[in-house]
Amino acid sequence: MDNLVFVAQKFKHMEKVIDVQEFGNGKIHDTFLVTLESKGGKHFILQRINTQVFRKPELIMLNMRIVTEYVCRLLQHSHLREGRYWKVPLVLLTQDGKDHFIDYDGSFWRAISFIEDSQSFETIKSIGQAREVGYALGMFHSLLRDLPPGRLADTLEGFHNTLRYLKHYNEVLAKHDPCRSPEERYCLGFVSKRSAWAKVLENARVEGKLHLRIIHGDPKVNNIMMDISTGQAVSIVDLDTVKSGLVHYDIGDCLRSGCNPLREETEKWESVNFEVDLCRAILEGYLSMASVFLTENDYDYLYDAIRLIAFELGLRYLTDYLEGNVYFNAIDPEQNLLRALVQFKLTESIESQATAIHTIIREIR
Ligand code: GN1
Ligand code: MG
Repeated sequence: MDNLVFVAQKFKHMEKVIDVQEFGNGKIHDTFLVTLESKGGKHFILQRINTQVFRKPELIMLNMRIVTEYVCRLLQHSHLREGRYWKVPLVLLTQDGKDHFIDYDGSFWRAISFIEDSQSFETIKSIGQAREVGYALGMFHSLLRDLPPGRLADTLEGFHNTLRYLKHYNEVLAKHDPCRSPEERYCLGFVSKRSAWAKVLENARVEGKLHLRIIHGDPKVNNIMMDISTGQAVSIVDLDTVKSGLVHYDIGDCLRSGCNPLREETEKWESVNFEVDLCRAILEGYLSMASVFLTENDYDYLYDAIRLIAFELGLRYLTDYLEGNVYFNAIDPEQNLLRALVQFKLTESIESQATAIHTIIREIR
């Protein structure tokens, strides 16, 4: 705690730090909520960046600054908000004007403003909330649609490139002890049946059917902030993976997290279900902002995106489990296997409701 207060105090602010608490459920960085001594109890987010995952943390700071400064300028001059407000999490500087602080043991720390008077949820509670989740992602894409993707650095090479995850999985599998539990066998069979299809989005990109844009990279439900009093979406946080990519990665990620009421950490993996009513509402909310810039091809690949990102996350968890949990934080050695099972069940549920999902996409496009 003393070290946390010490680090928190390195960042520029007028008030004294009175409390630092662990915050959120991130699986990569260590995240803390800092409370300042002020009447309103102002806060900011303090994070120790996982530099095993993000090898060049200066680049994530650079990307964040480019994106947040661009959006702030845009929000001052545009009418995009249409009577609603939208907030951007800002990079807070250290006392000596830097966007990060390196402590005595080499840890990389950064501070981000907290979106006050808002909250995030682990699961969607209503159809109205699902629309807000979709709206938030649409707002994000729409704010960044004219910023050239080439302006941002690639902070995590191969992120959401399912083919690269498959290649790595096969390398890990080749080294793994062949003795398998029934759950492992189910997962391995699951992946092998889908590996030919897994290149669907990358192929479409290479063929020029889908184009790179600026994406969030991790727009899961608990990264979307809702105003405490109105319930309206007001921000998307966690901008580490903002970079060039396909909007399909984001749409798939938002839906795989938003349409699974049991949550990705459930132990009841066999009961996991993809809720199509929530899917419809999220997509409607998304399109209320995004329909102006989506192409016919974009719509054609929506179903694949929904199926693929759930599958891909399962594959990433499974690989990490086989590799000894080197990427995602895990409290026990089987946790990443369980997380993989949840995503694979979700993928199966998406597949078994393919007709209903295609109908939704046809009706809302
Ligand atoms: C990781 O750390 P967190 O929870 O924000 C991961 C995402 C996954 C997510 C699953 C950089 O995000 O891709 O979808 O876990 N982030 C990275 O909860 O790999
Ligand atoms: Mg994240």
